[in-house]
Amino acid sequence: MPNSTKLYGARTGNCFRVSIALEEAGIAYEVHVVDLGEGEQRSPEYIRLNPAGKVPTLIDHANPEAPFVLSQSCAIMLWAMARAPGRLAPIEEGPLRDRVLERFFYFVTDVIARSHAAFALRRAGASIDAANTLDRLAVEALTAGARFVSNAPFMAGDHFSIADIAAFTIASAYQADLAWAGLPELGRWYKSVAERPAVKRGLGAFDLSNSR
Ligand SMILES: N[C@@H](CCC(=O)N[C@@H](CS)C(=O)NCC(=O)O)C(=O)O
Repeated sequence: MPNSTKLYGARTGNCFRVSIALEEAGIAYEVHVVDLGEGEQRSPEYIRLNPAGKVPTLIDHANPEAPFVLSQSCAIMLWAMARAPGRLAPIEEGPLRDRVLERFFYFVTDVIARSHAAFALRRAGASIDAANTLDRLAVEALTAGARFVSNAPFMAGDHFSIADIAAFTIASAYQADLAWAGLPELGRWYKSVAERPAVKRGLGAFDLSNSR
């Protein structure tokens, strides 16, 4: 039976957050690699799917008569979280789940958003100083996030969650900028996440051999 979930994406942080979330959630999906270098995200077929011309995009064909299209990496992560109770956040509403969302949005807004803004400034040919400042602020916030794993194995406590996925993909992007020698707990956390089989599979999701 064909997969009812299709994921359009490429080897970017936004897409890896989604592929790792789907893998950790145990949701089967079919990958379609979008060739960003060739501008495939701006092709008429893709724009029909996602008018913003960005990756990732997920299509849920669970109801074949009304396929549900979802863009925005964080929305897709929350979609996966809702379909895999307990795997990406605690099942029950309450403080433990609230903590997951607090840490998830910390990495999304205080680290990832700054990093994206720096990228956008560079692409627009704007001030390099401004872009460098945003990157520095992002790395500072990421470094400050090390306190979350000083007394716990994962970013939001005892269990792996979407907060770890958000933190891991951006820590990976800033690997060369982090002062790892002074961040042993962050290093231990990073290694443990990188070794998770689902994380490894998610990172390989957009390799051409896995694509349709
Ligand atoms: N807020 C969106 C951002 C999506 C986004 O910016 N995707 C980038 C790749 S990481 C993209 O598609 N870039 C291609 C382009 O701008 O032409 C999300 O989180 O999904």
